[in-house]
Amino acid sequence: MDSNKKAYDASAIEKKWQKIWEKNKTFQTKKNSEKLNYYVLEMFPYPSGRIHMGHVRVYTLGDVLARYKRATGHNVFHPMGWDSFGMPAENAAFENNIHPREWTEKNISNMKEQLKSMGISYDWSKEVSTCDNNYIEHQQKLFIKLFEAKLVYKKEAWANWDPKEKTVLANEQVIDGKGWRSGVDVEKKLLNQWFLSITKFADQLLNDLDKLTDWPENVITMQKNWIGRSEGVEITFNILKNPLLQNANDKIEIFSTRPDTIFGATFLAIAPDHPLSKQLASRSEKIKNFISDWQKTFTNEEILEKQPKKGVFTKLYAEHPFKNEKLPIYVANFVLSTYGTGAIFGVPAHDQRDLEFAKIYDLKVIDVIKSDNPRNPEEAYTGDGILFNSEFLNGKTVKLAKEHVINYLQELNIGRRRIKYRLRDWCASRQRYWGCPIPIIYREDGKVLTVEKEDLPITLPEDIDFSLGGNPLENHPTWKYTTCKKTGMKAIRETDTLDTFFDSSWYFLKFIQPNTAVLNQKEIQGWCPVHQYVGGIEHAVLHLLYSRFFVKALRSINELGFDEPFKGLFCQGMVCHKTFKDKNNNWVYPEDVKLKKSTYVLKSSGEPVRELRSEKMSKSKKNIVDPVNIIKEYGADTARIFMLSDSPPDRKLEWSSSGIEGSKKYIFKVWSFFKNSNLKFVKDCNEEIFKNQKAIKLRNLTNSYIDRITKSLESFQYNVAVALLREFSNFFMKIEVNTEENETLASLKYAVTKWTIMVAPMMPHLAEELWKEIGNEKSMVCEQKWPKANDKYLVEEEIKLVVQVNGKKKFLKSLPKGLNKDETEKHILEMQEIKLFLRERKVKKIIVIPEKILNIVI
Ligand code: ANZ
Repeated sequence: MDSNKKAYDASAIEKKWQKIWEKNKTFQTKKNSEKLNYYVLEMFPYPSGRIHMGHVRVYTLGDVLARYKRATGHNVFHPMGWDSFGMPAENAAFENNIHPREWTEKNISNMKEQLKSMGISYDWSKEVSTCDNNYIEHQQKLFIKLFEAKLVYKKEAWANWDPKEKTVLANEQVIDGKGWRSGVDVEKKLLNQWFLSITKFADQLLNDLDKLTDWPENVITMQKNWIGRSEGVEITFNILKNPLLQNANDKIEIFSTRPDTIFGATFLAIAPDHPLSKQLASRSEKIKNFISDWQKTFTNEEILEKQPKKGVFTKLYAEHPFKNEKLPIYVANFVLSTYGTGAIFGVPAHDQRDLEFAKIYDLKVIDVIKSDNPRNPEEAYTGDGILFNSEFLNGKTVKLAKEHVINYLQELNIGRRRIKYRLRDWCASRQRYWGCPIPIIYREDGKVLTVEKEDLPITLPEDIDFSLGGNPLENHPTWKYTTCKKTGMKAIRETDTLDTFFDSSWYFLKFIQPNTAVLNQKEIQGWCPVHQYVGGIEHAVLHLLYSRFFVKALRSINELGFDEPFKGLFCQGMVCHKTFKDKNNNWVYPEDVKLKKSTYVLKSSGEPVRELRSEKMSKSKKNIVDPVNIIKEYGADTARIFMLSDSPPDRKLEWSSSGIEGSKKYIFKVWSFFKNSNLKFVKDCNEEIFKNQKAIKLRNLTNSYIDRITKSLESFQYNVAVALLREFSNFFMKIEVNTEENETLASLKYAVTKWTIMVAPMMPHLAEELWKEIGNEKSMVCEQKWPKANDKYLVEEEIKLVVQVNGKKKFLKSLPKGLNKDETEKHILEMQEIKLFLRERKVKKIIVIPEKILNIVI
């Protein structure tokens, strides 16, 4: 046969099929009442302008699922859109003098082209973009609904303030306490901002995690920790009389989760912005200065943990509730006003922060819990043990002592059991231009009103000046001035815009009605909750928690009929690559490096470069490979199959040029097999009637592969599915048939047909082309049903072979029955997992006992 027929021209073939799918509206959502609905969603991207390998991985995973579900007879909804508000657009406007909208739209159109070139089966007729007016209108309506339900409110909150740029900064824009652009020290500033009442749902958000049985365990744990439920007690301490306390409250409420340690308390501490601190500041210069210094330094909770503990003595003392002792009260930087009551009792022996503080201010340390070994004086003991030094609690365990003391405090009426959450209400205000305007006006008589429905959407002004600094909406000459329609009174618009997390908290609902600004429960029903959501672990907390909150909030006001947004969640692993540095210690792009006699050198100068360890692809380390170039050079199918085959989808994936080359070779091999097979001239026939042993064996094996490939796809083991598909094809590509053997030919066609259908979710373009090659007219995507393994044929045509490495069992592999020594070795060495294992190892010898053991000596 002629094996020199033209090689597979990926680019031409992929473009051809993408055009056909688009023309035939192949992936538009259809609702067929006889089929089950299935909503596959991948996290939508920020339109930075170029897709990266992380996108390629997550969108390929989602696409395999969407195509598989279509083939198994589901109505599939698979939309895509753009998280298009946010800071980079505003930065581009500032730096390149281009309007954020123009920048964003250009990026969207580039990225859409790139996504299309990957052959992902999106229903582009449902595309949404969060900066579009219809999205804004819909979102403003939702904001008003939440406002009316008292689930959004305004309050004062600290913000990071850049005094030079006169603007608020996000935490990530503060670098070592300085503004990222200005380089000046960032201050704290109290601003009146909009909050969402997520804490009202804290218990539901926590308890309903139990329902999310198709979520990864680590995400559930992260959500639990973020919500942070603590059972404890609020205790009232009396403050001893002091002239400083004129008019001030003489009691102080603290929150503790360790009331068992109360006999070890040696001081009280309050937050710098506790009301008592503020009162005392008006009479004490020292406290005033402490608070103003605290205000000047930027902190978040992470920094706070590591920062040196600092405080100032208030000259006040509190009475210990159970013993005759007075406890000094401090204002301290490590006490947060936003947690518990903003005040604590300090137990240096059993809390590390308290111990560090006590050392600096020379406070007593009283041990009250016995540990097995004497306590290291530098370390607080936080474990379990038996109480001592604690009067009526002596001899009790921590647990019993807690119960006992809480009951006693309640009896005395100075303590109350409390459950506190670490979760805070969500501040959704941003003092920025490129975001969704908040539909609120402030009337001149002081009333705060929502914008009338017929005036929505409130859109952003286009003529905007970024050179002035500060909030562009605030600075705009006319935009914020308006009048109240009902009364004719003057009013001012809210100039804060919404955090982009607000936009992404409900976009999965918007896809269902991309062009109408209402949530129609009937339309949403049947699609939601999203059956399978796929995205990055970096969103394990905020985005996923906010979306869960949104659904619960909308349900509480009867806008939705379900209580969790995403039934299944899958988090893909990182895409990694080796890193390289030149002789000056600068990072070097992989594409500028080549291998010369087993060392890496610069392509340009031939100078050697150092090969360093593999890390997550990132611009800063230059270890990125541009998917656009890869698709151009190798084709989308090659990129897709490599992405899927290298490692389990939830693990990290090692990008390598040899890996992608390997996938390309495989595709060429399959292509030339199909081209040379002439299977288009073989008639399909009923597999029931096979009589010839060869045909029966191939039929049975085909059914075994159908069974195993289906199971791997159902359990998200896409790498296993790819490995099986390769194994299956390697098997049938080796079969030698005589053109006279009609039945064997028919069984080969049978196997090849099933294989082609099953490979389609992974390599859709190639599969279409091969489908034609074996004599079919129409596009297979919409026509072909997923094959079902026939139990009858799942007879043992296989054996399990133990693969040893240096005599130790390492793998267990299925092989067809009846292979001799050479065949066994050949099959095993062609297996993906084995290849990967042997990639960097040297094989000395291979010993085979057919159908039993293969031992690789390395
Ligand atoms: C006394 C004590 C003794 C505490 C001890 C701990 C260990 P979790 O479990 O994370 O909820 N705390 C209370 N409010 C605080 C605030 N606003 N800022 C900083 N710390 C605060 O933490 C609860 C514990 O953190 C509480 O229990 C309190 O210190 C401290 F051996 O009370 B504990």
